[in-house]
Amino acid sequence: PLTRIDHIGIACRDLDETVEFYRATYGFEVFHTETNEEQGVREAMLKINDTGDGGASYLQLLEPIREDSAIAKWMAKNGEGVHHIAFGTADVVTVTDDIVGKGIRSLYEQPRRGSMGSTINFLHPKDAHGVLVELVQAAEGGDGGE
Ligand code: CMX
Ligand code: CO
Repeated sequence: PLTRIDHIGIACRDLDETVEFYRATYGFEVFHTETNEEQGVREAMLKINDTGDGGASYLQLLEPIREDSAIAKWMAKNGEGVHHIAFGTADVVTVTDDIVGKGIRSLYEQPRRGSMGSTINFLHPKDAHGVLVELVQAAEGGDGGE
């Protein structure tokens, strides 16, 4: 099952400036930063709260590092803003297979690497009422739930 909102993905032009906005405005601090070459992003995870499944909910601020990345392409059309929502699970393969079995397209055949060593897949927004949905299994021993 899906047991938490793992994160909300927010596209931004300047990660450092946006991180500072979230700190100064809301008091949210950076929990983790990394560059994901495959996804074409530099990102910061701001932890908001722990969740009842042993995981946590984050904001994921995303700055594109390549013009051909999904985030750059989306921002060219929409500007900065909320890009996707991620639901957390202890078993991303089973959850993805279940949802694909309901006739909704996933974007990847095999899960890929997400933030903090997690494994992720996505559901096509055109099959999900206009929302790009990410499915996340946290790394073993990571901050996510079992
Ligand atoms: N939310 C809702 N709808 C979206 C969307 C989004 N984030 N991105 C695209 N769409 C819609 C578009 O508006 C478009 O709709 P129309 O045909 O009605 O105009 C349609 O989907 C196709 O969009 P597109 O601009 O032609 O873009 P692509 O099909 O090339 O790519 C997608 C869309 C979802 C397949 C691509 O963005 C993707 O592969 N995303 C997954 C990877 C990703 O987002 N990585 C960054 C985050 C990494 C992380 O979270 O760790
Ligand atoms: Co994400």
